[in-house]
Amino acid sequence: ASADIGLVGLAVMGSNLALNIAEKGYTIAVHNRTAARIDDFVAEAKSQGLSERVVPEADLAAFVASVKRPRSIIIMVKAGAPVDAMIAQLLPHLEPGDAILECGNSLYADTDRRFAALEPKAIGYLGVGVSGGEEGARHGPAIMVGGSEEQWHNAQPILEAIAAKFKGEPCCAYLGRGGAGHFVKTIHNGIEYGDMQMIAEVYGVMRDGLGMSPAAASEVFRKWNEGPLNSYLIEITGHVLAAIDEETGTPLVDLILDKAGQKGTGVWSAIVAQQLGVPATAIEGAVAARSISSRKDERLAAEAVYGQRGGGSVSVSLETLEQALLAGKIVSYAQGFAVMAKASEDKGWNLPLATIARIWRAGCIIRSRFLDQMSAAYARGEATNLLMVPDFVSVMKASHPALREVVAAGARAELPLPCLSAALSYFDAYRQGRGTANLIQGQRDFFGAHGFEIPGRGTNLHGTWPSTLGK
Ligand code: NBP
Repeated sequence: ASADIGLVGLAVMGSNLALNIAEKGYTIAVHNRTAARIDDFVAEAKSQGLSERVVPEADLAAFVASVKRPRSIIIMVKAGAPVDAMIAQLLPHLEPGDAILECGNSLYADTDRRFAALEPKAIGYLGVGVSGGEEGARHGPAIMVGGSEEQWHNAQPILEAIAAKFKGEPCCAYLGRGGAGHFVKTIHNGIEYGDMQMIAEVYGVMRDGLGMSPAAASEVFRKWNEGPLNSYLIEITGHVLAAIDEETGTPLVDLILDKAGQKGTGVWSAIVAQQLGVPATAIEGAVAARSISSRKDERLAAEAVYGQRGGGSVSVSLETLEQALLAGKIVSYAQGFAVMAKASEDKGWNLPLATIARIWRAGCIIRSRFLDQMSAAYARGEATNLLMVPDFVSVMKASHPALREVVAAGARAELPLPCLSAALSYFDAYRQGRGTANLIQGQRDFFGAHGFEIPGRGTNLHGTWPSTLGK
């Protein structure tokens, strides 16, 4: 055996991850179900001067045997049934102490199940969330590891070497047992949906409410990227808005059909938040916005019925828009981290929130300056909900009036702001000491005798409800 690590699944992500590993000086054994992909990979590795550190094996048994013990074998195949199929094929060749590192976008419950199945066999199972797309996989992704802690230590030097670095620190960490790594990756993607949708809503205000051209909007995003909103998504938004279609000479963004795709992780985040009883309205709003975007024909039909937007222009300043986006983002991250805190408690994962914010500072899609501040705030152990962390309390106090102004202006101008308005409503509900659920409890007792509490008098009390009103 000569390879430091093995990798199965040489499609886009697997190939790039394998090249990254070889480039960092490790010898990697590679295998793929369809052998032609192995040849293509070897040719690519050769063109990049990395083929000396690649051990190609078309035979699965020979592939496993070529990896030094205790083995770390990465699986990078399509999520779902192919992962189970691959595990079943690998198992007969593995020995106690070896580990499978599954690095695709798996549902964390599947990872929990696979981890539980392999643990009694003394085969380690690591569910690893990898963020950063193709480019990240090749040059440094953010890596969220969950599963067998002992085997994590075997793979740790390699994973840390290939991960993105933020001021020299690797964006890679062990986060907890079972599906913890894939859970955190799922919430990462949910937060990403929220960030993208809020940016799109602000773009809508610029385009439809302020009458700005893509070029002018691009310039604003470029400036914002130098301030508190500094992040990868703000940066690429500036680039997307600046692109010109070669064929027509018009802004490319104006030609792209307004239907957004989705692959599932946003939906998983929203579902798990609901299951845990933690409000994640910004993520839910973003997922719903993608769904409504996909119903283009229905929207056109509804526009014909109700007429085009009649609200006219909006009069908010660009500074107000910037502050509104910052406030919305704080709420969205507060919600995402609250979901992780609750899951951690329920599953006994002990998720390190400061570390999660730390490893998201580079490599991943939501990387930002903001996450650096967040990880510092969580490291000081101040609170679990970001809205109660002193540094963010002051930012929120200063910026929520702007969010309010933008949402109100959007409503008057008939501009949809599903994510920003959900964030504002959550904030207003979160900081309201006396809500309106007393009425809900009255209604529930009226029709279902569900009982209510009167502080100082008791719980599970019932009302004598009048069945008719007045005269
Ligand atoms: P794909 O998700 O397109 O999967 C293709 C790979 O799966 C090929 O190697 C294919 O082998 C293999 N495979 C399939 Br399909 N069924 C198999 C089976 N039954 N047994 C063995 N191998 C099987 O590849 P990808 O786009 O590189 O993504 C890999 C994972 O990474 C996915 O979970 C994805 O969600 C995740 N991810 C992707 C990105 C991205 O930007 N693309 C970013 C982050 C995470 P074959 O060559 O024989 O068909």
